[in-house]
Amino acid sequence: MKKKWISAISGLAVGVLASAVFFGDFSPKQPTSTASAKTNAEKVYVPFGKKDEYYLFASGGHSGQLFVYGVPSLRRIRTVPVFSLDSATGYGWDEHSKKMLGGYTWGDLHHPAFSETNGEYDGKYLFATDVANSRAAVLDLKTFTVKDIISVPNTSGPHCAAFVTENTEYLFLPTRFAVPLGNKYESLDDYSTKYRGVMSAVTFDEKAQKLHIAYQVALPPWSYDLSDAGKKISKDWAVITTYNTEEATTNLEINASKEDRDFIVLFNWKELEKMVKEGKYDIVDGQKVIFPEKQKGGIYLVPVAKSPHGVDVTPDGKRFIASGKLAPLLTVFSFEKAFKAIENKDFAGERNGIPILKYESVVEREVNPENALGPLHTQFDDKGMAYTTMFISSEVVKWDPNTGEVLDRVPVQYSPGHSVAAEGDTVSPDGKYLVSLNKLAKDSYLSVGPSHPESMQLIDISGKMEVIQSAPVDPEPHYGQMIKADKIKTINVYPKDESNPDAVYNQKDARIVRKGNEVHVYGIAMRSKFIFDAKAKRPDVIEVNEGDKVFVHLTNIDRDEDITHGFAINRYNLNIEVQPGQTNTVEFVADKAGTYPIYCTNFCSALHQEMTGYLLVKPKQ
Ligand code: K7E
Ligand code: CUA
Repeated sequence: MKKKWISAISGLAVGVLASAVFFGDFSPKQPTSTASAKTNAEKVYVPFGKKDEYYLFASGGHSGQLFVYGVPSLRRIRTVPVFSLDSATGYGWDEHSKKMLGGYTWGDLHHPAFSETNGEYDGKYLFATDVANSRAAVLDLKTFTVKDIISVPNTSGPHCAAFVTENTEYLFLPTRFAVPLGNKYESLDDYSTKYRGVMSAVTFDEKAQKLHIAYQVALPPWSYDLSDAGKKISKDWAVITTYNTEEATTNLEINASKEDRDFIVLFNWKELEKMVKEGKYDIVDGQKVIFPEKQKGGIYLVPVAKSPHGVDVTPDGKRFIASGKLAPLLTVFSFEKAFKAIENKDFAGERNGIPILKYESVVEREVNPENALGPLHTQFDDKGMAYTTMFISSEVVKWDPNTGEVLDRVPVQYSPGHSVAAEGDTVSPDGKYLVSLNKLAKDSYLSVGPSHPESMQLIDISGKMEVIQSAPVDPEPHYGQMIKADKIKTINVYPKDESNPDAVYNQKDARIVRKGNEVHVYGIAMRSKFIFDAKAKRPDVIEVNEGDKVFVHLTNIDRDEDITHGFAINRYNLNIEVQPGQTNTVEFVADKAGTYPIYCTNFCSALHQEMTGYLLVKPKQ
């Protein structure tokens, strides 16, 4: 395999090389003896009544959703819709989520990130970005629901995010695709001068539950792939991998891999913050944009083996490790050396006004585990040891960042992208568990036709690495984060909010109010009926005129955990849910005259089937 790889590098076109990366060979399955299968089963068995030790939030890729799993059982507990419509929860139909989605019906979610306090996951919020429609979202982990989504101007595809700083000061959103600022038309012949790759610094206002773009940086027109925030000694810094520093505008498979080196962008967000305070920015499309060719300092380039994919900061914050993708090697860089090189202005020229640090001044070592091909991403354990996924050789390799020594390796099925370690992106990972997020399952599960699900595999890393559980995940899990279960404090029932004008907590207050051709229903959902108008002959009927704009504000007055009601109208293509104590609104135009049954979509009691009503739409004369 190694030989093949080397001959591929020396003898073949880069395009062939790139193809090899994505259609690589597969290692044989690891043999499992009956005895070890039994021990492994015991390790992952969570008996009824007991709970999993960790939550794993796995990205749902182009489903636009997040999948919540328990570890070690690898049981899927919930799907949380984030960037895509979800009729199971009415996400995208109720007013709040509809407004947040802004007309988009799907998203491509790659890298979820927990909020942090002092470099530890605090269990309060989860952030995620949408590569497809350039958005960022925040979820409240008290309810596992999305609180805010923002669209990010000047950028296209914030793949490189989200990674948060030690105290959630920022999440950084560097973009995968370079585009002209202000979303203008520009000829691709002017790519190098008119296009930009933009990094957005986003803040979260916890009180208002809103995301804001603090500032943006107009980086060169390269593709920004992955990033990581610094920790401890590097806490004011962040790192980003790049590819296509060749600035190719077509056939990237070949043209973006011509040069031997791309760069890691190293930036100091405290300095950028200072620039913004001093007014050193331009306004573009309503955003404060820093142009590095005009505002010097704070941003540096570190040369790295071509087309790196992941870059990961060690838990002690002393090093950042780049994974080769097209070069079968890992490069360990030192923050301390980088800081010294910056201080001494130890530069080897510049690109687009950004100084390039000398590779030799920043690199600590190159690590090239024997026969390990296609390194993509690295995670860490409680002893600071590194675990790198090898896409082509389908394995996870454990190695020591202090020495480069390879310590252990385990085959996975197949082609892992990321892996996720327990509390893996914090300053103190737990060790014990690592989940390999595999891009291909091939024959791992019962066949479902030509296309298969992807696969997650739980690896016990407390001793010699061993795969102890597998579970399908569909579609592709790009990344995940794993948090100690007791850090997440969910609520059982939404608290009463008497200040909400749409809420109705008393059955006798349920009413229908008409304002011109707008009809507002202030209704109640409870076991096992709807009350839309308490005074009406039939309280569970909504009668309107064809063409009326109807708002149904529905409060679930059941205050028992897990008693969720749904609200759907036949043939009106809408469904929302109201969780215990929650008030939710759905708006629609009664544009179809006729008689339409209303029913509760979420099983709620023995009389759930009776929880119905009618929408009567009187035809226009
Ligand atoms: Cu699949 Cu992080 Cu989008 Cu690597 S990414 S593999
Ligand atoms: Cu309410 Cu089913």
